[in-house]
Amino acid sequence: MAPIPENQQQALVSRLMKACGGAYTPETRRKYFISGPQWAAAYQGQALFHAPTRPAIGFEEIIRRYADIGIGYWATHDTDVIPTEILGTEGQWEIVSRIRKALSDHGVHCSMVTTETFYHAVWAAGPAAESPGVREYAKLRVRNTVDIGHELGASFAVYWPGSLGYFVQGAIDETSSLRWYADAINAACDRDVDVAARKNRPTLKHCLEAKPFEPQAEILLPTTDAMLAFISSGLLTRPEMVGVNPEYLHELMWGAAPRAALARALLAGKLFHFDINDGYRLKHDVDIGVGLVNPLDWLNVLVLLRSHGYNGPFNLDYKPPRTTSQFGVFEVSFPTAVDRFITLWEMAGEVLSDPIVKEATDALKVGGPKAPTHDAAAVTAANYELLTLHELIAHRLVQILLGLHRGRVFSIPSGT
Ligand code: XLS
Ligand code: MG
Ligand code: MG
Repeated sequence: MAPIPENQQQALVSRLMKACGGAYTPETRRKYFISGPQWAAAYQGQALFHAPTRPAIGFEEIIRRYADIGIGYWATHDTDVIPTEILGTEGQWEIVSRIRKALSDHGVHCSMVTTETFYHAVWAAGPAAESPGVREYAKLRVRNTVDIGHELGASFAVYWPGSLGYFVQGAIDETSSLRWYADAINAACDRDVDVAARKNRPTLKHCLEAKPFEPQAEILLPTTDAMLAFISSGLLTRPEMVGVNPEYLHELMWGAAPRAALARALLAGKLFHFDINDGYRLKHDVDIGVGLVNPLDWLNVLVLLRSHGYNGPFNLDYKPPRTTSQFGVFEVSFPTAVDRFITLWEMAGEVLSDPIVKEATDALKVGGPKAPTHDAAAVTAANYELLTLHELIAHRLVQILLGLHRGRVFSIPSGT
């Protein structure tokens, strides 16, 4: 192959994207509760060891491009769109009204707003620092996000505490920090009740998001389970308004089974919102597009959510890789992430109605003949052969994932 001239590279990418096939229409994509975060599309590829690889891009263009793709919902941090210096002042409302216009021009809804409590130097000691001044500022910021959320028509507020933790142990008292963090969440919920009543809107669903490490060395609320414990700790004044926003990769990062973590949140009635992406166990927060690393696990996650009627947002909290150009972000990264999600979601529906999975699952649940309860050997024998169905079900799931259940086979030439 001859070198590809620079001015022909985009055309090559587009041609190969088309050749991949299987893309859903924007109208189909809009039927799903999929949200595109401002920060995901605006991510320039920078990190501690990485210079940016893409130019800056603002919310007007991102909302327009999401709309073209068929991503019907948009989410943002306060500081993704409003400079820190004018947050909480009159000056922010001019930007908020430009956002409203961009959303309505393109038929996109704001689903979620979130407060950045990790980037600015004010959060160096965390959002629940010892200094009362920092903590008052944190309250101002989360209350202000509630105001902005109502103004933009959002239904969810997410809190990833970010720097709630420490680098060196012993300086902070964890119990105080957690109490102070609860004060901020309480301030947001109180404000929400007032604003919702004034605007005649429902209150927001407040969702806590955990991450086991980054950006602190030690994190005080590292897992979704820790968040659930925090919600029921008695520190929150309105725990019924607060649930969780698990992020798939954040659970994988500490070695959890994301599906089991989601199941625990479902049982607690607290699975409000879900950040979808992919990555590797026990590694840092690589935020890869959904389904690119663990498609089988993703299929299983969606089977669980479908069978339990989860109807909250699926938020594309991933980062287009540094190797993807600005053109590629909207031409390849977002449409393919959305389409992989839709495919896996529909495939999960196929799993739930698959006659083999169903009969095997039902058989396991009904079990073998009744045996004397006190007799372990008899109870074992009564169910012994049925247990092979565990592996059979797993095989069937792989068949469905790979399309083998629809007759896809490989003919292996004899003699090789
Ligand atoms: C960072 C988090 C962040 C939250 C929102 O790791 O995933 O993007 O989802 O602040
Ligand atoms: Mg997230
Ligand atoms: Mg992440």
